[in-house]
Amino acid sequence: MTEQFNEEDFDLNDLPDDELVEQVHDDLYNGLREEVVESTEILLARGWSASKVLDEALVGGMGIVGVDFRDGILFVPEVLMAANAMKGGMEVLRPLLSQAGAESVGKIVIGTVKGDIHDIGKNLVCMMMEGAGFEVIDIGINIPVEEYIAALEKHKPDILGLSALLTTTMSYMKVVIDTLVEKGIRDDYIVMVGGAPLNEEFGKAVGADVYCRDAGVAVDMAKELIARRRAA
Ligand code: B1M
Repeated sequence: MTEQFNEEDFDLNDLPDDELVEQVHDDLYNGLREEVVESTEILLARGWSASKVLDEALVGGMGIVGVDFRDGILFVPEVLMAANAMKGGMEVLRPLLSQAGAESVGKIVIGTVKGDIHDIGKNLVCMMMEGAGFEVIDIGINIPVEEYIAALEKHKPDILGLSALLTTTMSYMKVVIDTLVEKGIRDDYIVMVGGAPLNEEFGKAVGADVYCRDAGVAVDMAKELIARRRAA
């Protein structure tokens, strides 16, 4: 009799820890939310700390997704599914992490500038940043300078993120950054800008710390700039 592989025979509980972590990476890559949730619960039940599950299983997996997204191997729909799966795992961990007082990698306040309602790219940046362990405060779309300032005062983030998709709205980034300068608080924050019509030269011209061409670069740059700032 030939042995047939039946999907129902596959039980995540049967995998040893290292293989289960690899399975989480694969399931994240494939956007399988239910499986990611189940594996997260299994690792916790085996005595793993929430931080260890987050770092090794979830953040590790999203790191692979981020690299392939940056390199053009994965595209927006797949990344949105991976992010959704990641969010499933994070929902299991979130109460435990806040209990344990686990430190986030850093905090970002992010929004799409006034006059602009495009938010798909910004939302992807939020998801990838969250997946990399950042605390993300998404203040939405069509954000005037006063709302950015209020959010900075309220949340005291490490990073201010500005997104714009229109050539007519991207110049509003300069209004926001100039206002920070006028208020004497520009150097309190790392300012990151992104959006399809921008480039590095534009980022420099408006006085941002960095222009990010995509969500993967945003995560890498955020980590690098925070590390540099903390070392200084
Ligand atoms: Co609009 N739209 N749109 N649109 N729209 C563009 C941007 C456009 C290029 C289309 C075109 O004409 N070819 C064009 C702009 C032309 C220009 O400015 N020169 C355009 C226009 C003209 C308009 C309207 C004016 C159309 C009209 O009403 N006549 C209008 C404007 C509304 C407004 O904002 N006031 C409008 C409306 C819309 C929809 C509402 C229909 C919809 C938005 C839905 C939504 O976002 N919820 C829409 C869409 C979907 C697009 C296109 C087709 C796709 C944008 C997108 O989501 N891309 C777009 C054409 C295009 O870009 N090919 C277009 C996918 C997304 C993942 O990429 O946003 O670039 P992106 O984000 C990337 C990076 O840029 C970066 O990381 C992301 C992920 O890798 N990034 C950051 C983005 N923000 C970042 C912030 C960071 C770091 C990285 O750190 C802080």
